[in-house]
Amino acid sequence: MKPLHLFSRVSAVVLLTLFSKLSAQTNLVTNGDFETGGGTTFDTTPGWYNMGKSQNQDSKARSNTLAHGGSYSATISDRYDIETGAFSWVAHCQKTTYTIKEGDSFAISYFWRPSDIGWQRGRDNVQFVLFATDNNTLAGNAVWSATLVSGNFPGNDIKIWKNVEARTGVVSPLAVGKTLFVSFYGFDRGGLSSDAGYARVDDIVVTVAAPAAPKPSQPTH
Ligand SMILES: [Ca+2]
Ligand SMILES: [Ca+2]
Repeated sequence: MKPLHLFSRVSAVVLLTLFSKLSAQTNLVTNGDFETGGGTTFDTTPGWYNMGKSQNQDSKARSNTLAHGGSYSATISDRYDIETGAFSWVAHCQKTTYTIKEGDSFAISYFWRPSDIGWQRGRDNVQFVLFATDNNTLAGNAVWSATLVSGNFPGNDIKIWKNVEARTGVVSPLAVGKTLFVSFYGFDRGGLSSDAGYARVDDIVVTVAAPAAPKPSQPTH
């Protein structure tokens, strides 16, 4: 009996280790590749809601003219109102099913590229905002948020999809037990200009980041 007992304990440890590795890599975003949907509006694109100023769910959420993977990608413009700090007229938002735990930080990876020359490569960026609210609805007050900026589009060829990888800091204790929201939109660092530009975002992956490795203790002198 004893060897069998030992074996099952070892297996349990191995399985647990495998499980926690898999869990850490689970994509918390659904339809982050924008391939699921019956149309191109927010209403017909599962998982995504327009939390932009217009709140218009008939606005375009995705398009099949460009894609990093598959046939569709999200379409965004640079319509961020820097004066009011409000989200732009269209801002993709997803209420995930993930409940934030103490000590969580999140890793994000996505691909993007401008889709026309109106996207000013010196000032138009993609911003992702991960957040939580006090009552787990968009109408609630934000208790934690992290803004992750793409930076300017690098290089001269807007046809080349670029990968952005970033991670948030550790969540505020106020966010523990709350639902994770993920949103993104175009952001013109020069303000709300008349020169509307467009870009595409595809293959969004948001995961719970592995805890940072503890810093080696400093030798004392
Ligand atoms: Ca896609
Ligand atoms: Ca612009």
